[in-house]
Amino acid sequence: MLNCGIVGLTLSGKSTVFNVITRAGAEVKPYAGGKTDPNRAVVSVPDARFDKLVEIYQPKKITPAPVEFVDLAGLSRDASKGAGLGNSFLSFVAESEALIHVVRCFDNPDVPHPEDTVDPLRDWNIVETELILRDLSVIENRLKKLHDKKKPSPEEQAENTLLERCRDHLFEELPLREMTFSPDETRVIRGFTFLTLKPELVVLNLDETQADASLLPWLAGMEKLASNRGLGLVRLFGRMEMEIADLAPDEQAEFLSELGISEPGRERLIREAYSLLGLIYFFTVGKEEVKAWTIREKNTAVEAAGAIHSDLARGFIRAQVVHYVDFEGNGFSNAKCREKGLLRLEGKEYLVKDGDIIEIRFNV
Ligand SMILES: Nc1nc2c(ncn2[C@@H]2O[C@H](COP(=O)(O)OP(=O)(O)OP(=O)(O)O)[C@@H](O)[C@H]2O)c(=O)[nH]1
Ligand SMILES: [Mg+2]
Repeated sequence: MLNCGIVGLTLSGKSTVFNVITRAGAEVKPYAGGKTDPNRAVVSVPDARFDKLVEIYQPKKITPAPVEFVDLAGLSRDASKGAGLGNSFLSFVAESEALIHVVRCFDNPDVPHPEDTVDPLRDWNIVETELILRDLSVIENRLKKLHDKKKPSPEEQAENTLLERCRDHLFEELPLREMTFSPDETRVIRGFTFLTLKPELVVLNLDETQADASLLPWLAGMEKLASNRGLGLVRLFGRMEMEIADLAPDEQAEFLSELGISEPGRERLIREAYSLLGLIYFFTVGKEEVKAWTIREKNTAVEAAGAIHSDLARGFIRAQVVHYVDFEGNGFSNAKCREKGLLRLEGKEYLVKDGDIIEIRFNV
């Protein structure tokens, strides 16, 4: 299952954001500490196309794409040196495939700030530095082992060169995700679960009094950082959206618009997290089940078949494919799509597109 870890400094609103996303009702409190095992919850990725297909087919079973969110304990300065929850926290981060980095923007005298003042850019940097230092220590441990080898194999020599390159990059205080790797190097790198290699979405956790962007002097700096670094950036009114989560969607929207907030952040956040992971989905449809299947960008038809069942990949003959947009544009009629050549048979190497509706023809 896909997994997004929610990271950030202590008392930045991580559990609040987790509750907004998952509606799981995790404990939110104005003091830090205590719990180390994370809160977890699985949510469905919202998708209007999927909802429409369900409406058309009225299936017995509905299976949207799932993604798991994990609310981690707060990070503090020097965590990589063992401060706060330190390394046990960082090992939980290693499990996640993507990071949602919550940055505190709200000012609240009842909730102590671990760094005393509100300064989103500084806070983002503290967490980033801890992630970099943790990756560095993993690399240095491995390099030490490699250096101790009397007769390193050619693979080990290549690994050594690669890790030294990574180390030098981290020394510049830059995350590993900004490096480029050959396919061979990628295979080696994958074995390490580096934290700064994970895609990251920054969530600016705002107070309801901060709806007017012109009153946020640090916002331009955060936006520049996100675009320079290729990070996602979402503004979220964490506490407010958590409090209204039980209202109907239109009531929520009305409530927020009265505060000058144009769009609830929840759905956008889930979608952004999903696309951040480089994931797409295809649909299978029918009276029995309508299902969204998660695969990676540039996966082929036979890989898509394998996501459904290994038998389908093994006995793959052809994939019958129509894209959702064409299906919708032709009144959800397979016959019409076939007539126009939009419903067609594709071979093993066909690159599946986000929103393809697929039926695998196979023989085992
Ligand atoms: N005013 C205001 N308070 C907020 C906002 N978001 C969170 N808080 C408050 O900040 C406190 C901490 O929120 P949590 O969501 O528990 O923070 P956390 O990052 O999970 O905290 P730890 O897990 O202890 O690190 C709670 O008292 C929240 O009500 C916000 O947008 N505005
Ligand atoms: Mg928390």
